[in-house]
Amino acid sequence: MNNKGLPNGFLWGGAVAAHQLEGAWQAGGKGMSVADVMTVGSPKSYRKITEGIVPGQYYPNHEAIDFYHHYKDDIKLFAEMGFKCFRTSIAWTRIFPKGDEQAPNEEGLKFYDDLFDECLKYNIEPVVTLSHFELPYHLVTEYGGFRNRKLIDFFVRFATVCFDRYKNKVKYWMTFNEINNQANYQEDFAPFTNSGIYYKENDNREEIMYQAAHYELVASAKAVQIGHAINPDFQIGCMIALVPIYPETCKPGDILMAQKTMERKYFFTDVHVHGKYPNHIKKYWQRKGFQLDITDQDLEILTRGTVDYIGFSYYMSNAIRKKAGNDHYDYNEKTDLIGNQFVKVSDWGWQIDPEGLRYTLNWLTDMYHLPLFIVENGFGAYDKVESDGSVHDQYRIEYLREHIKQMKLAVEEDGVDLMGYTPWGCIDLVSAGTGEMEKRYGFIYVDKDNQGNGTLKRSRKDSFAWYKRVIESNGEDL
Ligand code: P53
Repeated sequence: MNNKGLPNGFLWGGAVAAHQLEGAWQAGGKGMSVADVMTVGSPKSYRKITEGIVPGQYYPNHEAIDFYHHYKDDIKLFAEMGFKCFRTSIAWTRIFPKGDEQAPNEEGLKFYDDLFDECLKYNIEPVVTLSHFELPYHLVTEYGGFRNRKLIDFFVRFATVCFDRYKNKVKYWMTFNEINNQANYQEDFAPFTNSGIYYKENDNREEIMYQAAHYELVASAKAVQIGHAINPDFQIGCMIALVPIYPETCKPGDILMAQKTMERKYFFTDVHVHGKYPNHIKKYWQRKGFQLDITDQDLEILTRGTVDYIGFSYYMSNAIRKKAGNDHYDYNEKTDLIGNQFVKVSDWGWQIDPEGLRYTLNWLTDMYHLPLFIVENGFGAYDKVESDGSVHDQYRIEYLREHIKQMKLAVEEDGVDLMGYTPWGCIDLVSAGTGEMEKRYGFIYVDKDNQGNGTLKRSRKDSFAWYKRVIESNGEDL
């Protein structure tokens, strides 16, 4: 084991998701997805979900940054930075426009053939998420999204078609993006984007969320098994939003509260990795009286479709305290998280915590002992374009530098097995949470604002040259 430097072949790159940059929402036979019915929010509020397309509303994902028509030039810029890999997703609705068809849409398949070929031309390895907040909207209206067991088969069909088609072009896969976001079932955003669920008035939100997550975990396990049969060299991972929850103090109640919260947010990973539900979650369901549709056959499938690695996003940490009267240490994401006075926050209220990344890498290693892949990390910020067109995004460089330092320490000092690092939104794109364009993450600036005005012109920010140097030096020149 080297004790200096990142391994050779470390996968430096950048990450995006189809719906946040492609646009062309009806091109090439594409169907409507959940992302197509979401409007713009603000730094303080999630975006609105409408029932179908409402005239007069602005839907930022419809055009996004029109990567669909600009991908050759954009990938050329990624290659200029020296990307070894590029993480994107396959828009489900380009392949199965409604989601329940028997046969895929050839024009959609062809688009990703061309896109992956373009990456491979520059020796950029595609890293592909199958489901990144892109469920066909038809599956929402006709089937109730992942409330419905039938969705397992629709997803598996989609995954199988992709594995088969791209088996010689794509080696690294992930099944469901941030599957655990829906632990925040109190808000409408995550259940809709993760699972295509609109809650109705008297729904038991929490029970429905666990049911949907179960169907997704089964769908994921089936896909992993099929993928490995199609190409034994595939590396198929899960994808978890990793926001570590710290105890507010060393009061034993706070410590236990943080632990219970971590269990509630991350049991999804246990199922992906170990192929079974941990006891704590089964006990919790019993206590709550949840009656979930989980068959013996499902449990069998889970054991046979465990993942090869853990992909995760890391942006921030959070803190929690035990409230008086919460005798079961139950967790409510909407009301229970508290600020951490020891870290700074972004303009969107995200708590910036580079050491938390090292903590997270170690925590995941201690829990799961699998290779890890940081498939998202980054700083959403307002950028200012100078009169000469330059963008001096020193704050972004600072954020990424501090996180990369901690990532290196985790590898060099702690021996964490890390496959790569793909900062989020390597080119400016539509925010998932708020729908804004002006929450920017990119090394590449895209001229477009929150109302959809702009030329879509691309330009290099200061962070572009910086990141190029980082990759060139394999993380030594920060
Ligand atoms: P935006 C919440 C918390 C952590 C990650 O997010 C999250 C979210 C959802 O908002 O999402 C991931 O765009 C997600 C990406 C998303 C990115 O983080 O809200 O995988 O699709 O764009 C950043 O700033």
